[in-house]
Amino acid sequence: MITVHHLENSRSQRVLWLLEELGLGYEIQRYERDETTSLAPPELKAVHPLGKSPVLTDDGLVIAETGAIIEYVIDKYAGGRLVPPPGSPERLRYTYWMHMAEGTAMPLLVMTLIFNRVETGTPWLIRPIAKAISGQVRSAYIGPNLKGCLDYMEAELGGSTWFAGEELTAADVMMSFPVEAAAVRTDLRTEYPKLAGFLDRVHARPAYETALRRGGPYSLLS
Ligand SMILES: N[C@@H](CCC(=O)N[C@@H](CS)C(=O)NCC(=O)O)C(=O)O
Repeated sequence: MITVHHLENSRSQRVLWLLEELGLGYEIQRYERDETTSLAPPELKAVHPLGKSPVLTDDGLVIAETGAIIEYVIDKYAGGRLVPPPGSPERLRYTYWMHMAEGTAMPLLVMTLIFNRVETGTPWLIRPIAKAISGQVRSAYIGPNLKGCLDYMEAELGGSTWFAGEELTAADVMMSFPVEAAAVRTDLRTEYPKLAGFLDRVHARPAYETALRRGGPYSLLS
């Protein structure tokens, strides 16, 4: 039996969505974040040494990293669904977006979150200094890079319904989280209408709704 080690309000929601799209049976082991730090509880380290979510266990295997989990599920259980045929232009796009989600988009979005915390969580006496440093990092590095990344995603979705082409693929499952994370930081509807449309299509999928219901409350940290 597949078990998804699922942290509330997190990337692991994507794995539940993928499993629902494929109609697979699975169990959810749910974990709650620390109220102060938002970190995962120590019990997750008993499942995988890094203690991050998602982790998937299946057949005696322990698999961490969303992309690795998604590839494992697609290879073992999908029977060719949600993946373009090898050698097709869509397959290359699929591979690109599959890696781009956690390799490029998420680090920038996580940095935004961390620098928000630096500003709001620093003791008031040194907060002006923290804000000055954070403002500098944001304007010199995070802001322009994140804008470039979202602009590129928006432009690419101008040419097709889903990230790899006209069909939904597992690359869209990967990309759903950065787009959701961007939506809590940016007014997608006005600034990135194609990304907003992508999220609407994702949210309208019955499998996504079932995954949400099974995964429990889901609101992303900003
Ligand atoms: N690139 C990894 C990132 C894993 C990750 O950072 N997961 C977050 C959930 S959104 C987490 O476990 N955060 C809690 C913590 O760092 O303690 C993946 O995609 O699986």
